[in-house]
Amino acid sequence: MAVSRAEVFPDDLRHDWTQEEVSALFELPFSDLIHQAQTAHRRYFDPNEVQVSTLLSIKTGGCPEDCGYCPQSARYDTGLERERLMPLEDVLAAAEAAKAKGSSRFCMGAAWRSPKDRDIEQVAEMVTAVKDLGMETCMTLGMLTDTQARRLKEAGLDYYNHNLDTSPEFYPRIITTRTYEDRLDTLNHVRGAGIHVCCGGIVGMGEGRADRAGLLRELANMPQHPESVPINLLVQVEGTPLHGSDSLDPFEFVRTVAAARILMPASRVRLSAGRTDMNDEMQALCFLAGANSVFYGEKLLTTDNPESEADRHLFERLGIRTAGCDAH
Ligand code: SAM
Ligand code: DTB
Ligand code: SF4
Repeated sequence: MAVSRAEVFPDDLRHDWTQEEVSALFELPFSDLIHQAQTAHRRYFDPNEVQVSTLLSIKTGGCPEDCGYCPQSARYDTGLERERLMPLEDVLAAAEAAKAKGSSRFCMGAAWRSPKDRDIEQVAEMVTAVKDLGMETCMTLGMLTDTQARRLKEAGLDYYNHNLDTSPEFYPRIITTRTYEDRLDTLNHVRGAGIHVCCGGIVGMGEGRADRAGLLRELANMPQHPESVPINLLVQVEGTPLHGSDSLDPFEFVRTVAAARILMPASRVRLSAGRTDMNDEMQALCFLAGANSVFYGEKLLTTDNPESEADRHLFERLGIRTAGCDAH
């Protein structure tokens, strides 16, 4: 029976999930799904510990790609001001501030289709400098060649974020300027260079449940699960094509988190963008469903994230401790 095969056993990470099996998880009664997710979570993690990363946009706006959700695409008028690549000192100051607030990982994002080799040299310096502060480093810069990935690894990069965003079927409705295959190629380069993979997607873009299941199936069937799996709730930005998308039932978001936890039990599942649209109760359900990582700090890349004070208060109310630097 499809559902019983979804049981997760320690050291038995599966990479052969069928669409039917993943869909069956989504169809479970809510309490059964959450119970299964909690059970999987507790086999691999301390359930009361959450890892926190802070984001910084090191190059903002003016991106040539047409990702329908993104305020940074040059194709949409979102009122965002373009900014050139940030100087090293400014990046370092932001990283120091994030560290002082208790963040263990610093994630630097650039609105590029793909970096040029001379960009790589500049961002490599940033990686080394942030790493020297004793923080874990993460970057998201668009598509990477094998050589570029190796250069970033050499500079000390711990994680690279590159999302699949949605199912292969729904993908062409969201982005036309790069393919699903392109994304898988970059992920292979990152993995091949020995950098930890941070890869997830966005829900609430008007996709169906089969697409949410399809995204998770793709992630879970990679030869190695991404160490970090961000589940973003679409941040609807005026001027982007996806602004005005039907909002997603909050329980469906929680189900997506729970299914991710069951399929990739040893990975960090990140409750990512969209938290300003969630109440504390919904976030608590996400943690119960197995989310154990968040972005911490008032800004994501260009949009708002909850106030740090509000997050600290929420963690305190839930008895959640924030994790220091670790492998995941
Ligand atoms: N330009 C690079 C790229 O796309 O590969 C890196 C930065 S890009 C902003 C990183 C990720 O942020 C995207 O892949 C997407 O999953 C997420 N993202 C962007 N805009 C978003 C939005 N409005 N809501 C939720 N997630 C979003
Ligand atoms: C990810 O999956 N979510 C983050 C991070 N990776 C780079 C980005 C969310 C961006 C939300 C829109 C913005 O702030 O521009
Ligand atoms: Fe550009 Fe990345 Fe935004 Fe797509 S998601 S438009 S590639 S910045």
